[in-house]
Amino acid sequence: MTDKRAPLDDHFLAAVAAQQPGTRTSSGLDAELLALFDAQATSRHLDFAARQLGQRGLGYYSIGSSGHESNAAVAAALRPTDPALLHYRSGGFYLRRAQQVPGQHPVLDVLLGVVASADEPISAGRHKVFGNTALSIIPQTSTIASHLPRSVGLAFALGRAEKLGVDCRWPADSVVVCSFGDASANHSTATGAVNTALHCAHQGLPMPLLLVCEDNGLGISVRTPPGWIEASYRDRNGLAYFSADGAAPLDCLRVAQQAVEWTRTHRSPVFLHLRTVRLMGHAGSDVETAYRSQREISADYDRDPLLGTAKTLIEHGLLAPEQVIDRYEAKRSEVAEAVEEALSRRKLGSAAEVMAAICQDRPEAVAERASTAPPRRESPTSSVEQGERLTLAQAINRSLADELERDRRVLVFGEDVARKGGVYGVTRGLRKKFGASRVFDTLLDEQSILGTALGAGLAGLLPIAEIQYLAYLHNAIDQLRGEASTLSFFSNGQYRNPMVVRIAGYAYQRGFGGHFHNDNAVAALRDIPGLVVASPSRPDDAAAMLRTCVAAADVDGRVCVFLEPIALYHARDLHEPGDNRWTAKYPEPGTGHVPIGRARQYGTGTDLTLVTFGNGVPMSLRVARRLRERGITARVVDLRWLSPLPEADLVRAAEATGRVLVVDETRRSGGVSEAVLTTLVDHEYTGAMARVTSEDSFIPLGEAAYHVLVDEETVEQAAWRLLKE
Ligand SMILES: Cc1ncc(C[n+]2csc(CCOP(=O)(O)OP(=O)(O)O)c2C)c(N)n1
Ligand SMILES: [Mg+2]
Repeated sequence: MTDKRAPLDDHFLAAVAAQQPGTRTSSGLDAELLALFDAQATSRHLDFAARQLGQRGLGYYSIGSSGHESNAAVAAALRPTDPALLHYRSGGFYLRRAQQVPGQHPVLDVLLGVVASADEPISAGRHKVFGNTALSIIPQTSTIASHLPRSVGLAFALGRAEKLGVDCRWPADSVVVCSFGDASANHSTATGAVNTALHCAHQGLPMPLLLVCEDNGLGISVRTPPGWIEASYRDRNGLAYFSADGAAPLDCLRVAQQAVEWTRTHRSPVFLHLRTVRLMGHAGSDVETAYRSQREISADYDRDPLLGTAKTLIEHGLLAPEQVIDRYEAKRSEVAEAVEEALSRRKLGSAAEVMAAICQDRPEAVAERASTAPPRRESPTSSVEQGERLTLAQAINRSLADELERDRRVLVFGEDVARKGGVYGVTRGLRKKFGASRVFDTLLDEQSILGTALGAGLAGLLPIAEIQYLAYLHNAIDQLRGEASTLSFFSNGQYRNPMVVRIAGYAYQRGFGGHFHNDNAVAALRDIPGLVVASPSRPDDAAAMLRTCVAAADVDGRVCVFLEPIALYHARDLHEPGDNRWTAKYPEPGTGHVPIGRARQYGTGTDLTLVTFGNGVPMSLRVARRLRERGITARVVDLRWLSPLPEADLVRAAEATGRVLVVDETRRSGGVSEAVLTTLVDHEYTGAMARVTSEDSFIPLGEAAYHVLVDEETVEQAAWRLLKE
């Protein structure tokens, strides 16, 4: 390569050349030191190559591992089957682990990532990530610390899968390793996850988790106060603390070994404080001199872990200085050759190719799973008799019981779901029948609830998590958006985290008011690619749709949100008190299913189509009845799925009447009606259309809520306006 050498490169060569050859003494870890050096030197040359590729406009990622290559010692202490969720400076780890598994091409892997080639083995060019199924490395996003909840969830799930006799892709005595930076350690996602790990361990639950904090003292330009990581983690009850100097390879290897052994034997969390330096700035584009003196930057060169390993090899007479340089240069050539290879490989060629990995979608297989009857129940789980008409809450309860009965991989968990049986009684009786290993209360942290689902899904379980109210999803939504929904995308479908997240939501609750229990904001869910958003309104649909979601999670690894309208949980009547028309017989498993993206239509009215969902369905049915009394026939379409929308059913129902009124209880901006109307336009529907929605407001307490929520009177008036057009 003709490019100018980086100062770090020159420094290493000069410093090695200046060493005195040592006399042969065993380090006790001779072979390991050589393996370590090879991994570290290769990682270093990959960093140089990534920057050179960037300068040539051919590489797209230059955050490197230089200064952090001591994490190779962590890989050396682990087994290649220990699942790893890694910091973005994990070149050393990746290279060292790849040495443990035959047939790997780690140099090419990394470079294919840098040049965003479709041949890259984990994300197929969608991002530069460290990931590899053969190496049990699960790719991570760039959102710092967002992988900690999943890591805790996975460490928990390994033990739970074993206890339940569920097959897991990792051995039961595995250790989960999760690495992150010192600045990331301050993120609430990280502190919450560490707290959850300790909360589990405190109760005696197995938590084989190795947390590795790679402390280089900086978060881009912001300094971590000296001693902060140690002060924060050294004396945490239940957390074994180990610390190693990244520049001292023998220290690193021994300490990493002890840390791994501790967590593997005790099945309890360990914090490994790996003291590192950050060489060559935060990324290729970072002008480090803007916030650090040249002296300070150069001083870090002396703490270079690669140089540390080189010096140790020389000191112990394992290699002479020239041999170290030869070995280093051999890695440079190996990388240079692989650069040419990587550049010759193909790129992603179309939107379809990019998007193919967002999710699997095999409706026939889902239908088969969802419409197969589980083994017969001995007796219904709840107090309701077979054939009795159920409320929405009872139907969901029965459906959950059936899923738990059908498949031992199913777990139901969340705040208050177990002993109490849910705030609204939806999970009542499930813990008693299926046991505390499968139906359990979590601690009060939505990120950790979703992290548990993420880890459980990865480990082969089938999690059904509950978020108590829609408002409280929003403080943890990155776990759905950034973590759950992207895993298939960034692993080209090789890893998946099937899950169903039940969320009680929407407004219209008489007597239990205020924004937080009546939240009607769904926009943040609808725009997540691949996420299924189910919104049942009636009991029989809810039972069948839940079954579909579990099937889609199982068969296609889908991430499904199941939005339950709280105000309808215990509703019995539709038109008159005592008419019992909002109850329904439970659709027994095996009696058909509701496909994702299929609407339900009520009636075949020809004058008007009311398009709605959730609470809007009974409201619209009541309005339709009043219209009928005045000679107008309307059909009501319950969308049932807010994502993907039932486009074909919607367009058909719209064209049948030529007049569409969307009744949308969510907000005017970002609400569902925007998508419904746009869908009609996209499909060249030319009839009349209008919408009524709730206001762009938070929901106030008491009766004032009804000033901002769409109501039946508004629906009826809008219907008449449309009919007069
Ligand atoms: C949640 C989040 N906020 C901000 C960023 C932008 N960002 C990327 S790396 C970084 C600093 C991380 O520092 P540290 O955790 O110490 O890791 P280091 O880069 O030093 O290894 C920041 C702020 C991000 N990726 N994610
Ligand atoms: Mg840092």
